[in-house]
Amino acid sequence: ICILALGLGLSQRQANTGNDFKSTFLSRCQQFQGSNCQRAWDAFQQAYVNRDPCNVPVDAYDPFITAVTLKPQCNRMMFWSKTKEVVHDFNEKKNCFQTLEDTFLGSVLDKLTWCGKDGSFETFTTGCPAWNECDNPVRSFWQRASAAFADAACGNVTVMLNGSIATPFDPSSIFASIEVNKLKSTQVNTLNVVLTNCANPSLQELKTKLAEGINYNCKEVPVTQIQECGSDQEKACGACW
Ligand code: AVW
Repeated sequence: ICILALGLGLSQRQANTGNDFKSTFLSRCQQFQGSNCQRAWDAFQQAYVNRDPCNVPVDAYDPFITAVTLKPQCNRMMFWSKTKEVVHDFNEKKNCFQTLEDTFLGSVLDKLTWCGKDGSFETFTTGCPAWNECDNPVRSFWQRASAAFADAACGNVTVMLNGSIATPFDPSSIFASIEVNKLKSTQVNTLNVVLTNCANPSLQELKTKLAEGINYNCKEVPVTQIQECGSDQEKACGACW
């Protein structure tokens, strides 16, 4: 009886966390666009429910990506790699750039974990594979969403890289392995790199990966300058660096 009760308790808890996840998804969705959120949820969860959580390919999210609209803000789009905190700190204080996390796609799923299970249509938020473990639903989603964001990129785009690590343009990062390759010369004019050291050798690799016709530019900006400018309400976006 004890084991049965424990089993029931656990499945109840998991069902509840799944419901919390769905409520979070729907309320974030409604805040953002206010319509078709049930349709968006259906398209989203079909990617991973009733599936081995280690076998969710990137294209499982295609129907979800098609169901939602990504509204790119040309000349304001910002990519980042190993700089999430600095970028989002800056962005929260000063509304200068649009990151993936500021779009519908990114904001609905930001900071969440989810997965499914073979033989169940529930969403689980615990016991899910880690980021690097296998083809898991969370990493596949961010790979797919990042591809969509970069596909839509237009005008002059910016990327903030981390100058305090040896390889700021890290080949295994989403920025290097997915986003850079998706930038189109028919839509993107210039890629502006913001980094403390533009002489870093890994940037050579970035330049070779950029499609012909997209201009490359790098600006050396100390992190303290980014932080100070973020806090300075008087300074316009274009005056930070
Ligand atoms: P990142 P990316 N374990 O800073 O260029 C757990 O390397 O890849 O930047 N979580 C991880 C791991 C890991 N080993 N690796 C990455 N993550 C998660 C979307 C973690 O949440 C935007 F458009 C970390 O903060 C950017 O331009 C995040 O992935 C671009 O993709 C980013 O890792 C940033 O991807």
